[in-house]
Amino acid sequence: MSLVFYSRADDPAPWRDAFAAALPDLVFETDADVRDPAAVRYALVWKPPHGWLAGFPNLRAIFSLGAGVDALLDDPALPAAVPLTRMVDAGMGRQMAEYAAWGVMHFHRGMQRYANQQRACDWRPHPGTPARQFRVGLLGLGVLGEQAARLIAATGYPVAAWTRTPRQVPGIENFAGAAALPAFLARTQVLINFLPLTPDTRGMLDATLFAQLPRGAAVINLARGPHLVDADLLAALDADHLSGALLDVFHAEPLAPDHPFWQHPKIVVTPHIAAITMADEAASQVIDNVRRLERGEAPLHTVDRDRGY
Ligand code: NDP
Ligand code: OXD
Repeated sequence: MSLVFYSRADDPAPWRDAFAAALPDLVFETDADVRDPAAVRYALVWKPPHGWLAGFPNLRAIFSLGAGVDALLDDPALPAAVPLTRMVDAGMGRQMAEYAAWGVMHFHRGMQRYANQQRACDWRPHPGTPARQFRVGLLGLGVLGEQAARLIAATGYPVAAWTRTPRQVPGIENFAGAAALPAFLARTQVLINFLPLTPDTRGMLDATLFAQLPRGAAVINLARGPHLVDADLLAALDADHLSGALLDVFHAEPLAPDHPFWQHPKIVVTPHIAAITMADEAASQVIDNVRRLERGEAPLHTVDRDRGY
């Protein structure tokens, strides 16, 4: 039996080593060296080309290298009867929480303005507000959002989260469902997007949503680029309705060199690094699932394809 690995963003070497140590009978192949597609039982993948997975007729499971599976679900030829699993935390929760907390403090303390002032040798302090008066709102409170919400709340910020179904997390105010979205947005000074990309959430960071945030609010998007309508963000920033944006994900990655986000004085761009799947933290989830499947058990962390996450 073999496992095929496909990613243009991850080095296969640490994964190969982890599988060799835990499952010595499993042949580990990358997309470049698959010998017999019919012998491939498992696929461990990040953004394979559409139709590629359909070329393995005996797959027993598709394991996503990421937490988000939107790129896989977009494949019209994704084998329908094969279980699809995703990474659940796998070391990413801590990284996402660090990134989100840094973003909150960046906006709360006006650091973008000081970065711009530095370039102009402009020594000018500005008044501030205490953390307890700077209201943070998360879209999504799943595996990753919850860890960020807890860390940010622990540093003294009032934190609320908007979810599809009601969620109880101590210290985090919850707003659930479409009807609760306006009240959630009206109280939010920095909005952090932790949603999966689904037909319901695509494009929801748009002019209508921004208009419901208080003047001067900031936006952090570390979920997926297509959640955001780029032109609407630029318009809200240029009209001074929004004060800043921290963006880790984009419609097209890498972000094109001529994209206006790169040079915008109110935008910070990072290259999809809010969290990185690291083999030493994540391989055990896949190894465990291979063992389960070989024993005839259902894998853990399967994606609900109808729900889209
Ligand atoms: P989960 O599936 O655990 O959580 C998703 C959350 O979003 C849940 O709280 C869910 O609500 C909520 N949600 C989904 N759809 C809706 C909706 N229509 N309306 C309101 N709430 C909704 O996901 P994770 O926390 O594991 O991951 C979140 C995303 O983070 C991933 O999908 C991925 O896109 C992104 N990501 C980005 C990374 C980066 O480096 N930039 C790294 C890793 C992930 P409910 O609780 O009711 O189900
Ligand atoms: C993920 C990501 O979904 O890195 O894991 O974006």
